[in-house]
Amino acid sequence: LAIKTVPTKPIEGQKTGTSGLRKKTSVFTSENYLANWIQSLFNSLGDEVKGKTIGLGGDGRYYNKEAAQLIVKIAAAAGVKKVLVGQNAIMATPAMSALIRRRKLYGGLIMSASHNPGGPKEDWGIKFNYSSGEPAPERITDAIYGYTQKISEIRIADIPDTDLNKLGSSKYGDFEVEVIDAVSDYLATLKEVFDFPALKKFLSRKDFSFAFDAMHAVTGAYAKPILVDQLGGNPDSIKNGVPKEDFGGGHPDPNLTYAHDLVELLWSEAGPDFGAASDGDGDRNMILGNKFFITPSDSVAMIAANAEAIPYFKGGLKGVARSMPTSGALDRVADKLGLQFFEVPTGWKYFGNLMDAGKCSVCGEESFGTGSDHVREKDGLWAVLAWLSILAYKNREVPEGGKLVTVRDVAFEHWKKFGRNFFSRYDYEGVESEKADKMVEHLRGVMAGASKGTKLGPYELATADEFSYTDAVDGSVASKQGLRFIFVDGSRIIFRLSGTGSSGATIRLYIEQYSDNESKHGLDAQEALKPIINVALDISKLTEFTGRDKPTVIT
Ligand code: VG1
Ligand code: CO
Repeated sequence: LAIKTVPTKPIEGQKTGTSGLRKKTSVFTSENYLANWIQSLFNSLGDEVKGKTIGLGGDGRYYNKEAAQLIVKIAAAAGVKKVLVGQNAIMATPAMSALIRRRKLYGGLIMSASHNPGGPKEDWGIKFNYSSGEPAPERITDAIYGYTQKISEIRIADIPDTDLNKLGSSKYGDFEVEVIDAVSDYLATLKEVFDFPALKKFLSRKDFSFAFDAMHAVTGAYAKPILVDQLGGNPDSIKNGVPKEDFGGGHPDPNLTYAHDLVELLWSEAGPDFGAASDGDGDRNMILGNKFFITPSDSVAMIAANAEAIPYFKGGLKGVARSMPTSGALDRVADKLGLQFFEVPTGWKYFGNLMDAGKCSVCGEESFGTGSDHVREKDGLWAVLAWLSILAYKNREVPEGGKLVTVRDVAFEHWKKFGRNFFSRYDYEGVESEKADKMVEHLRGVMAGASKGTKLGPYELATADEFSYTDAVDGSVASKQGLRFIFVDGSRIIFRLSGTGSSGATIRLYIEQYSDNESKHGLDAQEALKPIINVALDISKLTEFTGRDKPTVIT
């Protein structure tokens, strides 16, 4: 292979956040920006990646196709033997994780800024997943960052662009690039997890209807092949099912704010019985029933509690895990069912080690992320099929036209048994970093001055600390993972700064309150949480520090 060497200089700020490197698209398209990071990735992988096969794909956003061409050429120059690229440079995040695992790849690159909008004026992003399909461990992302600070040249193989539209392989010397179907490996994995015939039978019921909103993002490429072609769902059930480079101008984030059309449909007269949506790269999910919202913290708890509905969990769950800010609903399930339980920092990478060690089957985050150890990423369509499996299972003996067990029934039945953890998250986006940092400093002060028994509003403090996690498998420590105030009644107030934004700071405030009083289980979460939200705003002086009197998004 002929290799072209391009001189370059370090570019500041190429540090990986919670989930890869995310910046404005115009930053990535500026001279050598992407090439510097990709070269630094291969520098940090060194000899290990030589002669290996890697995967490449993304969420379909603007600039992915050009980026893919460049990545293939730098990979070839770095001694990679083969690159498997998803057709049209498409590959959902969980599908990449499945691909790496099924084909025993060395790793894979995902071009995505997830739920952030796409287009020339919006965001772009890239992440690397390692050999068990998990987001790159810190050891690798730290090394990449190190190389970005001292890089001096980029090595690019002199090979033609790949026709990303056409399936098949091209060889250049010892190097090969193959365009593959983006769905089949992932579908094969899902078939090992779920009872496809049972799901198909359920979806054919005339008294059950659903809607899936792909939000013009990557699951558009998966929804029809899986939900319609395989499971016999009605093609009209798929909304916004064609991936677009700008996600139709929307914000591909499956929550009550951004998936508004789906919400309206589910709340309409004679709306469907079940609704779901997924994000830009297909790892997030939102689950809705008719006029009913399942909060993600509840979703993971309810899936765990109903694991018998999913054949993959036949032998029982090995354990369960949640991220720190996620509500304690899962804790209660683990406690009642006698399951191993883990609390990890925000971001999926911490679940991987637990799964590799056989300690965790089901896990989730409050940020619309739910998944299991079938892959090493959160998985939007998996969550959808998990909920459909629960409904299929609970209704297996209900004759057509009989009274169907609904999403709402599943929730109330769960709360009756385990109690309800009311939960909400307030996001304050685009805050000046300096102001956000000052508020965090202030909160550290509040913590230092508080102790067990301190009254904050009507709430009595049990502990207040800055979350730090020691990996249960390799002993590595992640510190400063969020400030938390835990009260004696189990209520919690948590503050964190986002690690996925492309500019400025996003303050996340997580609030939780538990109730085992069945008569209160039907309350609206915002109503139930009002008193504790006021305490949170009070102790943080959020408005004073940031000038914001209301959040950008409430989930
Ligand atoms: C956010 C969420 C976190 C999630 C991460 C990646 O991170 O809070 O739970 O794992 O996004 O999700 P942060 O640091 O902004 O709070 V995705 O769908 O963007 O891969
Ligand atoms: Co995502």
